[in-house]
Amino acid sequence: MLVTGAAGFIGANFVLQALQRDPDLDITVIDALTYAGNRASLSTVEDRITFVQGDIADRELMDKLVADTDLVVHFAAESHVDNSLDDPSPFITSNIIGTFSILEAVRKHGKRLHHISTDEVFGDLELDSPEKFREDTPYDPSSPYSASKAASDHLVRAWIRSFDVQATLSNCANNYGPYHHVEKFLPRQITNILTGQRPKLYGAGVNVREWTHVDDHNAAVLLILEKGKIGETYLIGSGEERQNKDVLTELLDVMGQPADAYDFVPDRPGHDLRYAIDSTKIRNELGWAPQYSTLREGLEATVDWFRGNEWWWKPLKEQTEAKYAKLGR
Ligand code: NAD
Ligand code: TDX
Repeated sequence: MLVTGAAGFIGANFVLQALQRDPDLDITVIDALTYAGNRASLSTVEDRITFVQGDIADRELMDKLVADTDLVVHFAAESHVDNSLDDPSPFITSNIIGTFSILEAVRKHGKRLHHISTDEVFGDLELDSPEKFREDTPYDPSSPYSASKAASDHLVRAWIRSFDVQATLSNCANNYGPYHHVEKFLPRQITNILTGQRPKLYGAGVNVREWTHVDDHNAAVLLILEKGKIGETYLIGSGEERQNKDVLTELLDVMGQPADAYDFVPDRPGHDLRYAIDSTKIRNELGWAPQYSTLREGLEATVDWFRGNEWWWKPLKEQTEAKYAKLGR
C-alpha cells in the first residue's frame, strides 16, 4: 500500500490503525514534509514502513512509487482554510496537480486508488435548514482550499469514467484526535488552554461543524478499501453537529475551565456557516458506525492525548500563533 501525506494528521493515524489491524501490511509513505508534516507522528512504526520524502506533484517519482504498489490511499493535501485565504498557491499545486499526477500513475500501471476528500466541497448549509450533504449534492465550494479539493474530486471521477481507473472516493466531516496540527480549531484551543492563553472563537461562534474522531474516519476508509464499490463515493460523518461556541464550552468544561474563558476574534472571510453529512450510504451498505458515540467522549480522549504529548505539539505552537497574529485572528 502506498499512503500519501501520512506524516500529516489523518494519514499518520491511518497508518497506525492499518498496522495495528494487520501487522504484515507492506506500507510505503510518500510525504513532502511541509510545515504540516511531522515524521515523529510515525515514530512508533518507523521500522515497519518505508518513508519517502517527496512531492506528489513529481510525476516521475509518483510513476516509480505507484509501479511498485498494489494500492494508493491518497491523503496528501494542503488542508487549512485560513492558509488558503492567505496564499492559495500551494493548494493548487498539491491538491490539483498532485492528484493529477497520482491519477496518471494509477492509470498507467492499472492500480487501485482511494481518494480522501472533504465535506467542504459542497459549500455550506443554512443554520436552521433540515438539509444535509448527500453523495449526489452538487458541488459549490467557497474557499481556495475547498475549490482545490473539489477540483481533485472532479479529476478522480473523470479518470474513473474516461479511463476506467479503479478508484473510490470519500468525503468526511471535520476530524479531531491525536497528531492534529495546532493550527486547527480544537488543537489550537486545547493547547491555548494548556499554555495559559485564552481560546479564540471566530465571529459570533455560531458556525456548525460535524465532529468525527479520526479513528472512526480511518475505520471507514479501511472498510471502503475492503468492501467499497469501484467508482463510488461515500460520505462519512458521526452525526455530532455542534455550533463552535458549544464545542468550546464543552471543551472548557472537560478541561476544568470557566465556561466564558475565551475571546471572540474577527471572523474568517467567507466563513462557511454549516456542514452536515447524511452518512446513510456507508452505514447501510458497508456497515460503518462511529465507535466514539459522543463528541464528549472523543474530546476527553483527545485532551488526554495533548496533555501527555507536549513533546509533539509544543515546537509548533509559537510559530502557529505568530501566523494567526499576522492574520489578526
Ligand atoms: P494535514 O495538513 O495534517 O496533512 C497533510 C500532509 O500532506 C502533510 O504531512 C504534508 O506534508 C503532506 N503534503 C502536503 N502537500 C504535499 C505534496 N505536494 N506532496 C506530498 N505530501 C504533501 O492534513 P489532514 O488533516 O491530515 O488531511 C488529510 C486529507 O484529509 C486531506 O486530503 C484533507 O483534505 C482531507 N480531510 C481532512 C479533514 C480534517 O478535518 N482534517 C476532514 C475531511 C477531509
Ligand atoms: O481559532 C479558531 N477559531 C475558530 O472559531 C480556528 C482555527 C477555527 N475556528 C472555527 C472555524 C470553523 O468554523 O472553527 C471551525 C473549525 O475550523 P478549522 O479547524 O479550521 O476547520 P474547517 O475550516 O471546518 O476545516 C476542517 O474540516 C474540513 C479541516 O481543516 C479541513 O481540512 C477539512 O476538509
